[in-house]
Amino acid sequence: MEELKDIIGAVVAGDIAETKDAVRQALSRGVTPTDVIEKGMVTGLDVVGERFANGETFLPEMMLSAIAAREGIAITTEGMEKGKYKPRATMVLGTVKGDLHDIGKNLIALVLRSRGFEVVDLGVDVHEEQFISAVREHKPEILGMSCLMTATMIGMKDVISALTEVGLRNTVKVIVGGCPVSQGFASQIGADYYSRDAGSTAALIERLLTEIKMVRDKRN
Ligand code: B1M
Repeated sequence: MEELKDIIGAVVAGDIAETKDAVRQALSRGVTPTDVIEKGMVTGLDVVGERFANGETFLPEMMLSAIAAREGIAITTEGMEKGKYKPRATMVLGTVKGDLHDIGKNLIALVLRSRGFEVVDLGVDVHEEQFISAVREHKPEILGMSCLMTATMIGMKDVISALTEVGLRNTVKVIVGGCPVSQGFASQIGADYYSRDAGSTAALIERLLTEIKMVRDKRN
C-alpha cells in the first residue's frame, strides 16, 4: 500500500514533518489507525533498528526516527473517542530507588511510545511503594525497571519482593535493564526478562504481545 510505504520512508529518514504528513494522508484515505501504527511506523522503526544493529546508522538518527514515529502516533490517536483506541500494551517504567540516571530509561520510553505502547513513566528514584501503586492504578501488562549503578541494583529485587508480598507479581511481566544488569542478575532476582537496550526491549515486547493479548482477554 502506497500510503504505508510513505510512512515507512519518512520514519526511516527521521523526517518528522514528512511522517506527520504521510500519516494524515493515510488516515484520510481510510487506512486504519492500527495499520498506520503497526504496518507503517513500527515497520519503519524495525528497518532503523536493524540498520542500527548493523552499524549502518547511529543513535541520533534512531532517536529522530523514534520521535517522528511518536509524533505520527500522536496524530493517529488524537481525535479518537476516549477508550476507542487501546494501546498495544502498557508498561509502568521507572529508574529504581537511589538512582537518578534517566537517559536510557527515557530512550526506552520514547521507542516504546513510538510503537504504540503506553508508557507510564514514574521517573527516577522510584521506590517499591510507588511501583506498587502504579501497578494497582494502571494495571499494566509490563513493569520495566532501569538501573545504572551497582549500588542501586538491589532496588529491583526489592520491587519484585514487594510485588509478591502484595499478590501482584503474577499480574505483570517484569523486564529489567541498565548497564550493570545482566541476564544472570535478572534470573537471580526473579525478573521475567533482561533486556539490553531500547531496540531489544521493543522486540521483546512485540514477541510478548500474543501472551499479553491472552491476559487482557482473560481480564475482560
Ligand atoms: Co553517572 N554513573 N553517576 N551520571 N553516569 C555511570 C552510570 C557510571 C558507570 C560512570 C562510571 O563510573 N564509569 C557510574 C556507575 C558505576 C557503577 O555503579 N558501576 C556512575 C556514577 C558512579 C554516578 C554518580 C554516583 C557520580 C557521583 O556523583 N559521584 C552519580 C549518581 C547519581 C545518582 O544516580 N544517585 C552520577 C550522576 C550522573 C549524572 C547526573 C552526571 C549523569 C546522569 C544524567 C541523567 O541521566 N539525567 C550521569 C551519566 C550521564 C553517566 C554515564 C556517563 C552515562 C549514562 C547514560 O546516560 N548512558 C554513565 C557511564 C556510562 O554508562 N558510560 C554513568 C546513555 C544511555 C542511553 O545508556 O543508560 O546505559 P544507558 O541505557 C541503555 C541500556 O543500559 C538499556 O537501554 C538503554 C538504551 O540503549 N537500558 C534498559 C537502560 N534501562 C533499561 C531498562 C530496560 C531495558 C534496557 O527495561 C526496562
